[in-house]
Parts: sequence; structure tokens; C-alpha cells
Amino acid sequence: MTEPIRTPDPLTPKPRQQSEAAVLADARRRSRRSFIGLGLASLAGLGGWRWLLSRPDDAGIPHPLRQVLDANGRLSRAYFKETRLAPEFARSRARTPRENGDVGLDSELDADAWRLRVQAYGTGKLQEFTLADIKALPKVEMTTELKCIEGWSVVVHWAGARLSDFLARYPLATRNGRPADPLHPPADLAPYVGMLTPDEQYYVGLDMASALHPQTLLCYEMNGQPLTPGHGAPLRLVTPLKYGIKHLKRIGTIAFADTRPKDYWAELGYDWDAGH
Ligand SMILES: Nc1nc2c(c(=O)[nH]1)N[C@H]1C(S)=C(S)[C@@H](COP(=O)(O)O)O[C@H]1N2
Ligand SMILES: [Mo]
Repeated sequence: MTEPIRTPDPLTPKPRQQSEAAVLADARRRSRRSFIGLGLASLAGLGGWRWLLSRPDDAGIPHPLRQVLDANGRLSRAYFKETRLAPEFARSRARTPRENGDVGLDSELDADAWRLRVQAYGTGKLQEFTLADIKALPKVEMTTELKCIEGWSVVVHWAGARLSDFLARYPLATRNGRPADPLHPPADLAPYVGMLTPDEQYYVGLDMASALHPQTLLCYEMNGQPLTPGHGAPLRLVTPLKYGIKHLKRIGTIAFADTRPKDYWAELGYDWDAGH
């Protein structure tokens, strides 16, 4: 939404500046059509995009896919990374959700002292980032539904940086320090990501496919305003294909793992994936 994206299809006249939502919706439409056209509908889901990602660069990519690939790096990334996107809504439908869940938010937030700590997959070394580092990445905005397992859902307008952009810019998710390019995922990419609050009282695990999904954000704004402490200031996770339990507020540490990282609600009996 913050960057102009050109439509890859010259036959469809569209304004040059499309919203991110429109581009992603278009990608979704195209992907569905291509999948059906190619008889690949059965590959929907993670297996599907892994298969696509494992294809050689050029040979083997059917024409409609290649066309999109050539047209725009970001679009093709959105296109390839997942066969499914969470629905997006008109921004006018956005509301402020209740502050739900405050595990790990007990201490008062010292915004100036806050750092995002990331433990590199290969070396295990900790690297620290400021909020300014996160804001220096491309700003992505989206209006999606926050769904809680308690049975309520609210449409929210979020803004932040894609976790995939962060891990492409800072190559911490691979053993040998290569960027986590979702189009060409390195073989030494960590299979799992774990996140914890600074006090480690709340924690979630994500598979790498979900972590690199184009709608998975390191989020710093809700409905056009900086996050409040109750909603996860200064930085929270937003990943709208998952229930709210995975949207960890006040991220302190990110680490990578070979096996499923510990997960607060999975320990209490909920599904570890928590997709919907
Ligand atoms: N640190 C932390 N993050 C958390 C929780 C929590 O208890 N602690 N609860 C989760 C749950 S169950 C939901 S539904 C969402 C709610 O986000 P909100 O308070 O911004 O509406 O936050 C999630 N993130
Ligand atoms: Mo929730």
C-alpha cells in the first residue's frame, strides 16, 4: 500500500498505483486460476508452495507463473509464498479490539530501553535491533480480521514490516548467514521460529512458511496509531491466517529452531498451528 506496484497484465488496464490489498487479491485470483488450470489444485497448502519453490528458476515454470514472476519481485513473492491469503477488508471497517491477554506484559514498558533481540540460527549469537531498525524496512499496511479462539473477531488495520523482509535484510534465519529469500529458500533455513516476551512469560512458535508469509508482520501500528502497551507496544506479531493466540504482543526475543518451539497455548492443549 505504501509502494506503487504495477500490474503484471498489460491487457487489464488498471491504475498504476494499486493498493497492496488489491495486488494481493489479484495474486490470489491468478494463483487460483493457474492452479486449477494446471491441475494443481490438490497442491494447495504448504506442500503446494514448497513444490513450486523447488522448481527450477525458469525451465518448468509455466507461462502464467513466469509472467507474474518477471513483472514484479514483490508480487511474485506474495504469489509463490503461500497458496492462501487471509481476506482483506475495507479500512473503514477497522475497529479497536479489546485488550485481550496480558501474559508477559506485567512490567511497565520502557520504550527507549526496548530492543528486539534475535538469536542467529547458525552461531546462536544475539543481535539487537531498535524500533527504528524495524521502521526502516518497507512499511506494509493491511486490514485483516483478528480472530480469537474465544469466539470473537474484529477487523483491524495494521502496519509494520514483513517478517520476511526483516529476515531477508538481516540473514539470521540460516545456518550460514544467507538471506531468507522466500523465492529461493536456502537449504540451511531454520524450519521454525520462536518468539518470546521480554520476561519470557508468553511465547509462540511458528513454522518458517508461516513466518515468511506475506501477511506476517512485525507490527508497530494499529488503526493508524502507534501500538499502545496493552496491544503490544512497541512491536507485536500479526499473522492473520492464525488465531489471536499467535499474535504475540511486546516481542522481546526471536530465535530459530529445528523442532517446534514452545508455545504458551499449545502447552494448555490448543492446536500448535492454530490456523483458521
Ligand atoms: N504477550 C501476550 N501476547 C498476546 C496475548 C497474551 O496474553 N500475552 N494474548 C493473545 C490473544 S489470546 C489474543 S486474542 C490477542 C489479542 O490482541 P489484542 O489485545 O491487541 O486485541 O493477543 C495475543 N497476544
Ligand atoms: Mo485470543
